[in-house]
Amino acid sequence: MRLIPSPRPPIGFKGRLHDARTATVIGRWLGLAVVACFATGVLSHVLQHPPVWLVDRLPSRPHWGYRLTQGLHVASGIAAIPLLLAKLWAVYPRLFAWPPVRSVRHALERLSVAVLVAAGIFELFTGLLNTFQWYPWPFSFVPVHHAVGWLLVGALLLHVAVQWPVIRDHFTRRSPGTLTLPAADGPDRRQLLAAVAAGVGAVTLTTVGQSVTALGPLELFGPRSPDHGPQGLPVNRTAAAARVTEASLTGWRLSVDGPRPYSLTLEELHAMAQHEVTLPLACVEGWSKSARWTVVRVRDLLDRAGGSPDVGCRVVSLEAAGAYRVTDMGRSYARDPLTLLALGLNGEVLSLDHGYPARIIAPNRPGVLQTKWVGRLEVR
Ligand code: HEM
Ligand SMILES: Nc1nc2c(c(=O)[nH]1)N[C@H]1C(S)=C(S)[C@@H](COP(=O)(O)O)O[C@H]1N2
Ligand SMILES: [Mo]
Repeated sequence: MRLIPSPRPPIGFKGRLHDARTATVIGRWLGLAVVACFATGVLSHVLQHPPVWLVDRLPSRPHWGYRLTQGLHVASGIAAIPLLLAKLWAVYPRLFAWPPVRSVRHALERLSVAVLVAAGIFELFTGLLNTFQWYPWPFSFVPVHHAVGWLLVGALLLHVAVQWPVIRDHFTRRSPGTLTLPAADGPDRRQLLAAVAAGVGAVTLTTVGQSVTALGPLELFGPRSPDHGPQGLPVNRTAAAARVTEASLTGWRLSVDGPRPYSLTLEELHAMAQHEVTLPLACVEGWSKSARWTVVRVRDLLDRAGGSPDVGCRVVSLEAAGAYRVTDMGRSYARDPLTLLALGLNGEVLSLDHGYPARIIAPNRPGVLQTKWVGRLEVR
């Protein structure tokens, strides 16, 4: 059996672990995490800003879909942090390779790696800080995080293509066909990989409880611990922050616009058929929690205003300003029997912070679109 020599670390770095095998083994996990982040991130974007042809066809099921995908987005992003650190540690001696540039091709390759590293650090850093709603930068998070996500994935594809021969030789312990072993895995490499795995496990276990309720007790760093908050549910934007007051709600009526517009008082709404439904609230920032909602169906409200079975609706909040004051839902959401106007939460009347007198709860839908303090529904 022949050993494929790993490219040797440059002079001055004796550690055998700064080699192609370590870079590949950690790289494939990091790559997987980045691809998971990218796919779930793009999905989150599409659910919030669907192209016109998709508006009425967005899947409203499974009802836990967004909880899973956005939970995965933030969990794989957090897991990528120790992976990226380990990967950078494995390859950093190459920063000191001499001569720094051997050819135009080599220069371009190094440039693409610089983009890859910068974009990777940027995505993980902005994403993580966003989950704490901390924005210490002068640009708006969502579009920039989104654009750099494409840049990162492009640079990653290029990187994998350029490194393919090395990746192929080191991807498995045994290169198929040639029956050669890449640089053997000794106890030192196993220890390093075990330490990286422990790091990933630790950051995952102490944060994933924000979305996986069963792991809630282990949750240390999640910004919105699922068991904090009134009525057993966290609050992202309080009524005070949205300037919705008890006083501004006196004389509240729900108006429903359509071919046969009407409005209802809270008593009249309570007199309608009430259902008890358990559905999760899944915030874009990665926390989610299931709750028991007392509801009337949005579909029934729209039908009564003369809405036909193939229309969507617009939801308008009483909130005076704010990015989530108005939301639109396409046909698939408007017709889903689990798209609800909730009046109660976990057996109590909805509290002001959770959207009293009425809020939207719909299946497979980002938290930002679960409009609170609803004042009007419009058949579209
Ligand atoms: C590793 C690479 C990552 C990529 C490629 C990526 C990509 C994306 C994309 C494409 C979006 C959709 C933005 C839009 O709606 O237009 C997104 C959203 C988001 N990402 Fe990431 N992301 C990454 C890492 C992270 C990390 C590490 C975190 C947090 C720990 C994170 C947190 C978020 C959050 C909270 C949103 C939702 C923003 C909102 O809609 O308000 N991301 N991401
Ligand atoms: N009108 C209005 N509705 C809103 C928001 C808002 O800012 N304004 N925030 C949304 C966000 S980001 C989330 S995660 C959920 C939080 O609901 P909760 O406070 O009941 O947990 O409400 C959503 N509904
Ligand atoms: Mo949210």
